[in-house]
Amino acid sequence: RLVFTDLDGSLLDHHSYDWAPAKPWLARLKAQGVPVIPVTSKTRSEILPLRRALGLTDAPFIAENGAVAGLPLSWSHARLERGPGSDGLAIRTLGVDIGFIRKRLSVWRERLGVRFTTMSEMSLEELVDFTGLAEPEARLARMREGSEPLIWEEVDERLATFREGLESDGLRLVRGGRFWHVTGDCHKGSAVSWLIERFQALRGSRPLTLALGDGPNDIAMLEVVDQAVVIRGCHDLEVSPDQVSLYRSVVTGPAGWAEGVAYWWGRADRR
Ligand code: 2M8
Ligand code: MG
Ligand code: MG
Repeated sequence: RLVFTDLDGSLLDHHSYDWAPAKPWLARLKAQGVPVIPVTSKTRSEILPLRRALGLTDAPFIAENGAVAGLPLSWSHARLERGPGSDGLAIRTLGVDIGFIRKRLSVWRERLGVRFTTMSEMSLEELVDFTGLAEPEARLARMREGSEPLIWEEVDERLATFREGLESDGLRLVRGGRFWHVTGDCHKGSAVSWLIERFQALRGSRPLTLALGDGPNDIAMLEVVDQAVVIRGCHDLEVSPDQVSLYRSVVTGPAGWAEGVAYWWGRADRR
């Protein structure tokens, strides 16, 4: 089994970034040797201390909406990945360089005359105010490698033209919790499929997969796994009807996360 999880609004509370209600299930999954794999908008720099605090250092992670993968030794492929580095992780880039994304964003801003503020244009104080992150964490959030978050300051109708422009550059625009995120041609779904294939190639068997998320950027990942959980939150998620194994949590955040894991895990126990 593999568990893929969004962080903000799912495993972590949207406002306090706390995960106390999820702790008993995290411990149980760890005891059973089930990898819990963070799949998030957060940067590699944000995830490294977090995965230590969450006790997820044996598992890989996906950062920046599918743009960056971190692989522990047991998941990495000697011929494909550089590293591992001092933290025992091999890093694989699945998207495009942040410099290219920023360049094209300024081109489209000018050409289309649209208003938005990117995270790199916000002061540290503005970022702290807008996200509720503490200052040290906000600094880590700014260390982007393959995705740029932005606040859209136009009517939604103008988003379609903006998206078309970005797509002509091979870029994608996806909605997170508070921000819109611009990445290369990757998303949480493509990164999760890539990891599932990797697992299969290394272990020779197809894992049973579960994913949990609360935002529009999670839909792609919820659609490529065997079992999915939509965590109740700020967005009404429309998941493809092809995903027949979908559970919607009643409660929000990490309590909804625990509810969702219990729903699918309880079923496995009863089998
Ligand atoms: C951003 O991501 C969230 C999660 O979906 C959002 O779009 O609201 C990212 O910039 C991430 O790096 C940061 O930690 C988070 C803080 O709320 O915001
Ligand atoms: Mg989220
Ligand atoms: Mg997220």
